[in-house]
Amino acid sequence: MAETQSRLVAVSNRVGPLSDEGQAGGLVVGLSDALKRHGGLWFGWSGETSAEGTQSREKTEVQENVEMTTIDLTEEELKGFYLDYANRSLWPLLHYRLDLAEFDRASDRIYRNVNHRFAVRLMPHLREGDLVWVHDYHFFYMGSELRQAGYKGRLGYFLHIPFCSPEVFSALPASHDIVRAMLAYDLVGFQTERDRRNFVNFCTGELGGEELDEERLRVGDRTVITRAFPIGIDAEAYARFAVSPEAGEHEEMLRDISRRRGAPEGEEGGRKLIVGVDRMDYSKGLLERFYGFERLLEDYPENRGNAIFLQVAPLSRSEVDAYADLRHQLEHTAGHLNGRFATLDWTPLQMMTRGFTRKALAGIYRAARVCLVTPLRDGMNLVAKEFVAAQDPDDPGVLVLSRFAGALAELKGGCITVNPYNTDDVAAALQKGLTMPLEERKRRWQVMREAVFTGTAQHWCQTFLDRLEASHDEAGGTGGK
Ligand code: GDG
Repeated sequence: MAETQSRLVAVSNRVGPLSDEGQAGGLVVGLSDALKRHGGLWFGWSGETSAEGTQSREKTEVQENVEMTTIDLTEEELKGFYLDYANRSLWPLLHYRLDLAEFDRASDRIYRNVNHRFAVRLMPHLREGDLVWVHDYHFFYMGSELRQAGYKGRLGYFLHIPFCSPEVFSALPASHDIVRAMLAYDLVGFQTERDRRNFVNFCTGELGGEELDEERLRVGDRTVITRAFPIGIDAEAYARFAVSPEAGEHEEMLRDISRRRGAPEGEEGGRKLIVGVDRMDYSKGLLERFYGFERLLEDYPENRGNAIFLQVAPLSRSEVDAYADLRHQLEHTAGHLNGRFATLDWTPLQMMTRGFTRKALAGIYRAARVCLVTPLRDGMNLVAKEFVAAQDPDDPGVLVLSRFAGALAELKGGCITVNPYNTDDVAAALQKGLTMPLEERKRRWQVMREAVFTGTAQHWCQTFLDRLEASHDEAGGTGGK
């Protein structure tokens, strides 16, 4: 792979920490790695509010050859930009939840203004030859704002969440403005080909654009490159976590709780463990998953007393009503299910809203016979990849994966694919996973392992940056003029 020399400037809502043996997710791992290699600047929100907000003094932290610079938001900016526009309008819309999406012009205005302010604040830091890489749905307008402020260098964008179909996207009052603004980037990256296709279809159908070839798209006088770059994990590091002492303790603890009273150690004495790990978010299909597990106990009664479902669901965005409502529904459903099926020595479903360290999580994955990943929509889903990386090659678990997760494109050769809306399908997949013979488990896992260890976070980052490096002249249009 070509080693690029340009300095990298990354922009994302949250900045850092630079990963140290991977306490962090895919974005942070991939970016940290690339930032350290290129040297660079990581720019974004401090996570704090102040009276000055986006006019506040910069906070800068330098580690090795990477500078992390952040600015604050005011309370009003936090609400309009982050809570309302990003999380109440864009997130549900792009995850096909028009029923939950709320649109209002006040938050639209604040969102645009925050993008403008971030661009203005970033401008003095930019140097000739930089590669600027903007991340995610918080900063759709950042590229066009940078261009308006006079930036002429290479400019890339990556969307971590799905790009929904044009029929759904066009419900957003600002849909045309947002997509036109995205055309200011030289390279626009998506998680999957499906997302890329939706974007291209919006451009051709709504904006009169034209596909020039399989990557280049022209709309008016702008030519932009679009491509799928599926994000991955630091697979080697993850596999190491899974055999760390901390992981081992957690794995052992789970084997203990799943041992039947008085039963000997080993497979015969154990109950089988199903695991789910997700931020508590309506896009993750948690409620549907609980119904699927309930159906398993109804239709395959041999699992009563013999299967335990552990759902790790750290709370997320609790200030947004839809998230508080979801928590309520999940607690209600879990309570109902346990009340219906539990016995004196068996609680079928355990949901936890606390978080774990990444090493502990790796141990939990390793103890599981089945990992249930059933989002109703997901850009990629890194949990699926982490589960695969954490498995014991001699006794790997089974991945049950939603057809609506971006990760399916890479893992479909080894997982059991389900439609998360179909309760019977989820129950049948669970039953298949719980009873799958060792040889088949190994065979399927090998296929997935190959994909996870090839499409790593590092690979994602490098392929994006290589393409961005080469893109500017081909893209043409605003850049350079
Ligand atoms: C967005 C997109 C895309 C979860 N619980 C704990 C914990 N986690 C970690 C997981 C995983 C990460 O959080 C979740 O990543 P996902 O990819 O599954 O989902 P989102 O948060 O929705 O991420 C998604 C991603 O961006 C990257 O582009 O894949 O589609 O929605 O790493 O392990 N980590 C720790 N304790 C927990 O309890 N330490």
